[in-house]
Amino acid sequence: MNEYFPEVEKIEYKGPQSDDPLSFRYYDPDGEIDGKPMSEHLRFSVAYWHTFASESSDPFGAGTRERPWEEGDTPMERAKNRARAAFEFMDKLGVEYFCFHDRDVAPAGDSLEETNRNLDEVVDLIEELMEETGIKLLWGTANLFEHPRYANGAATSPNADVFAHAAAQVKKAMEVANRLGACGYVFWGGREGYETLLNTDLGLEMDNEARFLEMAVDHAEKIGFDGQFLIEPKPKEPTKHQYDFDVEHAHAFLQKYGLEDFFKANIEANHATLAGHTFQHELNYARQNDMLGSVDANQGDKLLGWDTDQFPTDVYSTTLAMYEILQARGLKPGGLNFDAKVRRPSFKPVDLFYGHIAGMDAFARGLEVAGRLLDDGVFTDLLADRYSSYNSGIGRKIVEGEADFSELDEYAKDRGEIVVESGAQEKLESILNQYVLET
Ligand code: XUL
Ligand code: CO
Repeated sequence: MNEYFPEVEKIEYKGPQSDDPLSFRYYDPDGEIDGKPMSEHLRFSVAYWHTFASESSDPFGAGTRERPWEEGDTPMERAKNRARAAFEFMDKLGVEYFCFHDRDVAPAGDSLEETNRNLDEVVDLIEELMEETGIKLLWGTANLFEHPRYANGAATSPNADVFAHAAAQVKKAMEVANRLGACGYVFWGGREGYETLLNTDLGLEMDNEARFLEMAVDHAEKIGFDGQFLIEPKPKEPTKHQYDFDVEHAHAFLQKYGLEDFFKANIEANHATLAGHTFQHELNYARQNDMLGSVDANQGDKLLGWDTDQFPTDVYSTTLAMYEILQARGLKPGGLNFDAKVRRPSFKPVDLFYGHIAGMDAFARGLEVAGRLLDDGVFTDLLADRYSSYNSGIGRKIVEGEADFSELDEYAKDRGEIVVESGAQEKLESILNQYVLET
């Protein structure tokens, strides 16, 4: 496996002082945090679509990427070379997981049967490469957004034939995920939403989305797929309004249809910011509601309003993310999937390594800092203290459901002046900086 990235050797941990850009400065796979190696905490995964299938085109210009693996006389030959390049890359990077959409790995044919045959043929090769390298599938998914038939949605299309085609596609993608032993299966509803309510029956569309997910749950049982089902919320882009807006919306949706036991969230940092939240907010909500399934690791750009899918390099944000993940006792069977793409001018194959190394180091450093914050009880002790009035007296009665308005009215009348504490946010932000800078 030394065909497509001959100038790159296996990426090693060389420590914070390393001046080798093709080495890890903070990610030491075997380095222990909280009694567990970093690799087990972080469970890094490479996204097949951005790293191998994308050519870095944008609405204003052609693709810029040098992709020696996209050579070959037929789309199938190119797909197989892409798979070989992917496994060489992941093996050299030392990442244990990957994720893909059905259409990332194999081209569509003229019929559903031919499309499925193409997929099976490339999956045969992927299975061999997985065995050879020990790299595992974090999750699989189906691309229900690119083909023109999905212009009005897939499971939420007004056209029942489109619903049926999407179901056939997901059925096959689930069977492939099952065959490859995937830890999970993702539903991202890029076209599940609307452009205008003038032509949209929102109620029927959302009911149909639930019906679609119910069928997926039934099919998983039928084929014995026991991976985790994941919903990946995103408020907009490509559709103006997407139904799985954020984790809280997705949670309410699942509860409404009685599906909450079967799905968790795949939380993407840049989707959180598009929804007007921080990454930490989405992780925290999911953690507190047993919805944390997996993470699409990336970051947006504060000056741009869209899903820029950049490699995560903001250590402040990765620290707060790992702070939530550690408190949730890890992501397993999920992981940290780099749903991230190098910028269009970063077109050399080696740039793919630089992007992933930057993201892996940022998360490794975030993990170290978060581990220390938790060991030292910096914010956890403070939180316990801040809410301590609910541990006894009237507060305890409130949380135990034993108080009513009349009793609280009596209580409040006798209390006199209430002493309110400062939130001291700036002091806390300063302590956080101290940990980020000095761990
Ligand atoms: C799009 C996105 C998808 C999903 C998988 O914004 O995040 O790539 O992760 O379909
Ligand atoms: Co994603």
